[in-house]
Amino acid sequence: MDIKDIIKPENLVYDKTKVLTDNVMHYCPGCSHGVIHKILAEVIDEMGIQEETIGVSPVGCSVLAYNYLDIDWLEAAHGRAPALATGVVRLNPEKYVFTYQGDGDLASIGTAEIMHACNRGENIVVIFVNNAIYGMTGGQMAPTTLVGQVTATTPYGRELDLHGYPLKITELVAQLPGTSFVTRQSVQTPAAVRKTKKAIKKAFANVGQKKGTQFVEVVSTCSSGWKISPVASNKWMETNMFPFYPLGDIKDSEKETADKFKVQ
Ligand SMILES: Cc1ncc(C[n+]2csc(CCOP(=O)(O)OP(=O)(O)O)c2C)c(N)n1
Repeated sequence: MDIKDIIKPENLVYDKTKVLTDNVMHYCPGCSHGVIHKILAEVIDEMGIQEETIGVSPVGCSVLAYNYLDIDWLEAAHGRAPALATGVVRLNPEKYVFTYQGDGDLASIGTAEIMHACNRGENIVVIFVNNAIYGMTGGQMAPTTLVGQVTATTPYGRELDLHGYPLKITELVAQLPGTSFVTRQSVQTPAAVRKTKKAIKKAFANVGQKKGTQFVEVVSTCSSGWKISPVASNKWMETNMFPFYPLGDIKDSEKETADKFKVQ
């Protein structure tokens, strides 16, 4: 039964987009993935591109993303989503192709793939969910883990001398000529959700205009991995992650044209 059969249209405050399936999500309480899925589904719905959108889902907690968004999906091996998306978009240049990747997936095992896809300027949207940890496998340190952050593999906190610096991969891809829109957002408040939705919509619209790689980082929480309650996780993220991963647009331009790089 449709919600509109139960509630009169004039009393309907919110109607779940049909792009989200009715499957119950497996995510932990407080996890950012579900919110980001909802935003994606709403953007796809509002842009009317459900039939034209192909997602490439990752290895990580969102490995089952295909159960929740009613669009075409492919499943990539760990970190390889940008390579798979490259093949998909080159064979289907009129489709809206996006990857959905965690920080372990994108910034660790898949570093080569994301760098080269962005450098080639593949016409795809990349949704990068940075929760500063390997969520699915039990909260191990990721390249994005902050200095001093306690994880399953850094019980005394990440140490600079031993583990190196946290990786700001979003700033790195913004340097590459193939990216046009690179932004960092979050979803911990309704206002942040609205901003992220605007950014994701812009990224999809840019792909529709063949503007090259669109990169949207969403700074996220992982209550289970961080071992803090959902509410405290939001606070922890604001206090610790936002100063190191500041929110906002990092790049908003056209991708570079060939002339600049040609030999004389
Ligand atoms: C080739 C390969 N190496 C390692 C793994 C184990 N593995 C599964 S999920 C995961 C971590 C994913 O973390 P992240 O990308 O940050 O996503 P999250 O779970 O935090 O959303 C790892 C290492 C795997 N499945 N395949």
